[in-house]
Amino acid sequence: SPRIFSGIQPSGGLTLGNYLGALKRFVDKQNEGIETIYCLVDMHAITVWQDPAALRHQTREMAAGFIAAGIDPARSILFNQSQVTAHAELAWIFNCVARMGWMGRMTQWKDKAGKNSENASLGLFAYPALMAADILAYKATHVPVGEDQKQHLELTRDIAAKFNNDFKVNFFPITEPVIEGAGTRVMSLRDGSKKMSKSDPSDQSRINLTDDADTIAAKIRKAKTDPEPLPDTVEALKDRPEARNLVNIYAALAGSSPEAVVTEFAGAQFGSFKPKLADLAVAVLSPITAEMSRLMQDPAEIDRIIGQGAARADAIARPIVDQVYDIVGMIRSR
Ligand code: AQP
Repeated sequence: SPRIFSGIQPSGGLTLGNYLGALKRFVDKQNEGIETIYCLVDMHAITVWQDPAALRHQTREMAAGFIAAGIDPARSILFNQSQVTAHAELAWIFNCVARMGWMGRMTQWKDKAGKNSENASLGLFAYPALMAADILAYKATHVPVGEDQKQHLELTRDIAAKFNNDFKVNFFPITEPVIEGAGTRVMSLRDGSKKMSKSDPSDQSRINLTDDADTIAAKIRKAKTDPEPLPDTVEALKDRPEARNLVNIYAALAGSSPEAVVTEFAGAQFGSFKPKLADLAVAVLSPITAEMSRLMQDPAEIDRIIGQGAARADAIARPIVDQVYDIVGMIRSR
């Protein structure tokens, strides 16, 4: 039966990109009654420097964001990665299965390490092996992610296949990426060629789940656009990345399609479209923001919830990782 796993790094606050590309779809999958495991990947977050107090805060705030958005900790398993040691253990095995060349070709590595790769952490380079471990420690069959994670998921499939082949076993499933809907690639509000990211130095480039209504409206009003009105076809947005992004965001928030949005707003100027988009964004996000801040009043309760999630996650992953040690030839005598 299908088992879904996905994660988000607590390397900052949740953005509209994380919400539309990942979190909203995590909730849909849970509500379809599929087994769902969602992880706050704090070990991935430290592949770039994180202030310890900020990391703790962001992890709790992200857990609150998941619950506020509709993740029910009784139905989904919600936990932070470092509390389940299977992730680190399996990642080591995969570091020995994966090849340096595979890692070196990852665009996220090239983007994040940039020209100064000598000075990037070893963890940043090995990031996709830890991600493969996250997924395969549960033998997850489906992974809902945004478009940007497609390459890493292909690497997870390669690692699973090489492990199965090296050890002549049919142990790990070949995981399917689940990349669907209008919100799979939300772009920066300042630059239609860059994805909206929680670590972008410009706060104006993104909408945060903690932004209040006025801030959201101001960011959308100032979002980069071109002087043309909205066209009546999606094809006509091809060379207008900023305009296309706002249409996609509207469609994803409304649960409709970019085609339906251009049909509704054909010929409208951005001066009239943007306030409608802002109203929609506020209507969708403000109940989540309010619930997040209510949950953050009781951090001990959040810690309790993710601790329970970690115990449930461990119960699934532990026997799988123990079998891996056995397959690899490691003695387990106690
Ligand atoms: N702009 C985006 N549009 C659609 N989906 C997105 N995701 C991230 N940005 C967008 C999806 O959110 C999930 C969690 O991503 P992550 O936190 O593991 O790392 P990331 O993809 O590197 O996201 P950020 O926000 O850009 O974080 P930083 O700045 O720390 O690197 C994934 O499913 C991702 O696809």
